Amino acid sequence: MSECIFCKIANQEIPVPLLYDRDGVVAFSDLNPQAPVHVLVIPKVHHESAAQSAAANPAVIGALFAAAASLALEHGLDGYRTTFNTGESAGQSVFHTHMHLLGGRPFAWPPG
Ligand code: DGP
Repeated sequence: MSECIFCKIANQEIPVPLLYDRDGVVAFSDLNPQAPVHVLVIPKVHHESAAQSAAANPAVIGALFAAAASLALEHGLDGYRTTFNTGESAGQSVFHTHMHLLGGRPFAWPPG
């Protein structure tokens, strides 16, 4: 997807520092952090949403969770939240599958 901003980050056409780059997954800091640690974990392959990734290749979703666990350890997080916003009504604004990894503060439940 030539116009997808996250594809451009994944292939380093836009040189954002990568916190993780393994098994077809990259991670980088969110531009608009909602917690002391707010990392976006994305597949290099372009799917529009987590639902589309799950339908196309469920292993993609597993790889994102594995990356998040590794990043949480690296950041010394004893607890963390992982979120996929799927669809505009759930707050998805970038239509390339991405997991939010949030940590470093307490989180309320239910989420807003
Ligand atoms: P969502 O609303 O779930 O689609 O999350 C999209 C997130 O992506 C949002 O928290 C802001 C972040 N974001 C959007 N554009 C960029 C960008 O160019 N660079 C980085 N690092 N983050 C971005």
